[in-house]
Amino acid sequence: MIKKGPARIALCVLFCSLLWCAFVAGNTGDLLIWFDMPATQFTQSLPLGNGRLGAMIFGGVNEERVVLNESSLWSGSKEDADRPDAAQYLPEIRRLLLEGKNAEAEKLVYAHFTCRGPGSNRARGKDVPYGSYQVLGNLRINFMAQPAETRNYRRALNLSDAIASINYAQGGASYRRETFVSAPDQAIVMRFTADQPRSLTFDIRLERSERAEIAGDGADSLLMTGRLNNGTDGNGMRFAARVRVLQNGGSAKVEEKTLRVRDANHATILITAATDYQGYAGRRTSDPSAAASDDMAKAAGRSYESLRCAHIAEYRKYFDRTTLWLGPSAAEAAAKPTPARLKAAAEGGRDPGLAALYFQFGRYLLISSSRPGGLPANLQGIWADTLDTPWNGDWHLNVNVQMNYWPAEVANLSELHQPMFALIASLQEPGARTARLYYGARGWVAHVITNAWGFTAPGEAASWGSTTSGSAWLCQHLWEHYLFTRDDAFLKWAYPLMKGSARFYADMLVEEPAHRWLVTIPANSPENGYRLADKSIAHVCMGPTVDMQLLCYLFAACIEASRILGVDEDFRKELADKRARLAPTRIGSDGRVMEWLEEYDEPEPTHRHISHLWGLYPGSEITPDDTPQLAAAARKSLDARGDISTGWSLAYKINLWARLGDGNRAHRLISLLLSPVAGQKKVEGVSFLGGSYDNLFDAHPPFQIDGNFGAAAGIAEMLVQSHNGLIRILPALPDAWPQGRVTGLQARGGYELDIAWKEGRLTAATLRSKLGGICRIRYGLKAIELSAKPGSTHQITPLLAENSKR
Ligand code: FUC
Repeated sequence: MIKKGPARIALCVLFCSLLWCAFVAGNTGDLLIWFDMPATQFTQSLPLGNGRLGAMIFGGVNEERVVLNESSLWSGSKEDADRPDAAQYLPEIRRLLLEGKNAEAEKLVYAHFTCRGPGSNRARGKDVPYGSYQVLGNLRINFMAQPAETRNYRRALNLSDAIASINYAQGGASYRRETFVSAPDQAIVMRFTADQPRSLTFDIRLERSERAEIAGDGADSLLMTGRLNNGTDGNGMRFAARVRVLQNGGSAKVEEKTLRVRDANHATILITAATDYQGYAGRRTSDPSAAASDDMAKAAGRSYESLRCAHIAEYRKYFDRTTLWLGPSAAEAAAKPTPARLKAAAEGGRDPGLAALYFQFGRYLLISSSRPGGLPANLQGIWADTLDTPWNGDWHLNVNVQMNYWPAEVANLSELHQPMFALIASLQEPGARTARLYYGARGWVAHVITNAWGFTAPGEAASWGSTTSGSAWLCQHLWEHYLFTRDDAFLKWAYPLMKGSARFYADMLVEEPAHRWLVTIPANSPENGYRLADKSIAHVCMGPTVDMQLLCYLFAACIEASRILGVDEDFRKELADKRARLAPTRIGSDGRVMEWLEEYDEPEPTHRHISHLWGLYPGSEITPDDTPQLAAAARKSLDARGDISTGWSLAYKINLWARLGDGNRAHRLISLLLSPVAGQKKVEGVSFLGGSYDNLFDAHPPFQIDGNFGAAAGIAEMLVQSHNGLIRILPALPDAWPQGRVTGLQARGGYELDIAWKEGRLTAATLRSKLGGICRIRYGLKAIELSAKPGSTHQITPLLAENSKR
C-alpha cells in the first residue's frame, strides 16, 4: 500500500518513470496483444484481473463495453449429492466387473453409483444446487457520438504492466483510455483522457440480464445489488457492484440509472464488487454492498497515478521473475495486430515471438486469475460473459484444473498455486463422506467435477462421472509444490491431505483375478470408451492405467513425506506393500501403452484425453532414459492419437512430446494451438476449428483457459526439465528456435535457471540455488554434479564443457 505524502508520491512517480523507460527499451511485440479495431466478441476483448475481479475490455469508440467478473460469483449451494445407499451396490458392481460383465456393471453404476439430484445437469447447473460460475454484469459507456471519422485506433494489452489501453483520434482531439485491475486496491480502474479540454462526454450504465437491481447512489455513483439462485428456495448468494466517476472539469450527475458525465477534461472510473460467498476461500464478507463501498472509498481517496503505480509495482513483482526471448520474428510479423499475426504464423510466417508471447500470456493469466486467499482459476479463469458458463465454469478434476496450475512452479509463480491447495483442503471433509457412503472407505475422495460448494460425489453419468482418481491427481500438486520449494512447513500442512487421499485408495483397491494386481473398481479412463465383444461401448472398467500411475505416484509421495516428517510408519509399510502390487503400466501387442487392463477395441482412437500417458507427464515414471521401451510405446500412443484435438489436448501433447525430448513435435503442437479459430477445416483428416481466438484465449472450443496454461507449462518444459533428480537443460529445443534466452525458470530442489543458446546450442547457463544441495544437471549427453551452497550462483556452461572433455 502506498501512503500519501509528497516524498512518497515523488518516489512513486520516479519509480514508475524508471519502469516505463525499462519497458520502452525492452519492449518487443512479445509482450503485447493488440488490435486495430474494437472487439465485437468476448474472445476479441482484452482480459484484465487481480485474481478476484475481472474485466474484459471491448474498446468501442462510441460504446465501451466492459464485461465484469467476481471470482466467487456462483449460483447453487451446498447440497447433499451423495447417495446414502450407494455402498450397498458396490459389491455387485465389483463382482460384475471382476467377472468381465462390464456392460451390466455400467448399468448398475448409472442406476445407483452416480450422484443424486440433478448433478451438474450436464453443464446446465445454473438453476440447480450444483450452480454455475456467472458473469457479474456489463458496464456500458456511451460516448456522445461524434460525426467525425475515427483515426489511428489502437487497442492493446501490455503484459509488462497489465494495462489495457485504447487510443484514437476523432475530430480535432486524441483520446486515450487506460484500464487495469488493481490487487492492492481491489478495484477496476479506468482512466479517460483527451488532449483537448472538455472533450469527454459520456453516459455510464450497469446491466445484468437477471436477478439484479440497479440504482443511482449519490451524485456520482451507481449500485447494482442482487441475489443468485441457490437451486432450492431461490435465495442464494448476494452480490454488489459499485461504479463511481471522478471527473475533472465539466459535470457528473445520476439520472435514473445512468451516470452522466459532461464536458470533462479527464475522468477516472472506479468499479468495486463483492459477494457474500462464505466458502473455503475468498473474502468472506457478509455484506457485499458495504465491502464494495469500503473498497470504493479507499480507492477514491487515491490519485490515479498512485493507484496505477501501486498496481504496476505489485503486478511486476510476479511477472518480471521470468523473461523469454525465442529469437527474432520477421519484423512484419510482430508489427501486425494479433489476429493478423496469428494468421500469418499459421500460413508459415517466421514468428517465434508469438510462442514467447503465448508463454508470457499464460503467466499473465495466472497472475490475473489466481491469487493467494482466493478461489482457483476455473475453466475460464475468472472471465465469463454469460450466466450459463460452459461446463458451469467449474473445476474439472480429470485434467483441467490441474492443467491450469502446471505452469505455477516451473514458470516462477509458486505462491499463485495456493488457491489450488485451498481447493484440495476444502474437499477433504465432503470427500470423506463420499468415501464412506460409496465405498465404505476411510480417507477422502473427489471424482470428476467440483464447484464452489464442495461437490465430491461421482458425476451424473457413469460414462464420465465414475472416475475415482480426481483426488489423487489433485494431491500431485501438493507434493510437486514441495519438490520445487522444499518447504517443510508446507509439507506438514499438506501431508494429512495426501495421507487422507492415499488412505481412501489403499482401502478401495481390489485384487483382480488375472494377475492378482491391485486395481481401482469401479473406474474409467477419463471419458474414453472401449468396445465390448458384442460391439457395444462401455466406459466403466477396472484398473485403468491412469489410476494405477496416479496411485503409484501418490503412494510414493506419501511414503517419502511420512519419512521426512517422521510419522506413520505402519501406514508407510502398508502403502509400500500395496504400491508393489499395483497393476503396472504395460505395452500392448501393437506397441502402444495400454490404456486399460485389457486390450479393447477403441471406438474413438483419437480421443482428446490421453490419460494413460499421465506417467510421462505430469508424472515421471516413463522417461526415455529410465524406461526406454515405455517411452517408445508412449510415442506410438501419441502418434495413434494424432495431434489434432481440443485446445487443452493440444497443450497436453506439447508437454508429452517435450518429455519425450522431441522439440520439433512439441513445436508443431504449439503451432496448431496458435492456429486461429476460423471455421471448420480438416487437418490429418480430422475436423479442426483451431486453437486460439483473436485475443489468444484458448479454444476448446468454446473458450477454455486450460490450454493457455498447459501450453505455457509445455514451453517451459521444452527448455528445462527437473523430474527424477536431474535438471535437463534445453531437453526439447525445436529447430524453429535456433537462438533464444530464458531467465527465471524453476527446477525442483529450489533451483532457478537462466539459459541462452545460439545456433541450437547452449551458450550460457546460470544456476541459482536457493536451498543448497547436490544437484545433477544434464545438457545433451553431458552431465555434471554440483554441490551448491544456499544462495549460491553457478555459471554451469563451462562446467558442462569441461565435463565433456573428460
Ligand atoms: C472434460 C473434457 C472436455 C472439457 C471439459 C470441461 O470433460 O473431456 O473436453 O474440457 O472437461
